[in-house]
Amino acid sequence: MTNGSSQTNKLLYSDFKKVILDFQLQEHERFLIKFTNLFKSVDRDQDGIISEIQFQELLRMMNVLEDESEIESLLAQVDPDNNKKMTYSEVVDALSNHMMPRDPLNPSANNQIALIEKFIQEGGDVDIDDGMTDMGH
Ligand SMILES: [Ca+2]
Repeated sequence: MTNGSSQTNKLLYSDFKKVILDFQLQEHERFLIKFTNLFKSVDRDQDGIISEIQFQELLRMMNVLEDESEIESLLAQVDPDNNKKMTYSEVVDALSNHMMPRDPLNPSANNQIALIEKFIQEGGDVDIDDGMTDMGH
């Protein structure tokens, strides 16, 4: 009966870790899918790189920033070299690091949310897939 039991435990543990990692990756992708689809819609040649104009378009479509000066400041942040090109991961990074008030009518330092998260939770109605509307119910 003892034959091979320790090996089984090891396998289970590594499987478990793999399941957790896969799950986290899937959750991350699921979290980002709304944003990813929007990015794809402005990245018309689908090479994962957008121009300054397309970035501004992306931010306007996200519909979470209150004024144009915030778009300008984000642009400077994402494209510090001013080479007018930004990759998908640069954009995700910048929008994940840009904190903003969760509620614009009640801004307070301890009630901040990342721009990208705000968009995913409540931003502009991007018509993608109806299958994901069950969050928060
Ligand atoms: Ca492109």
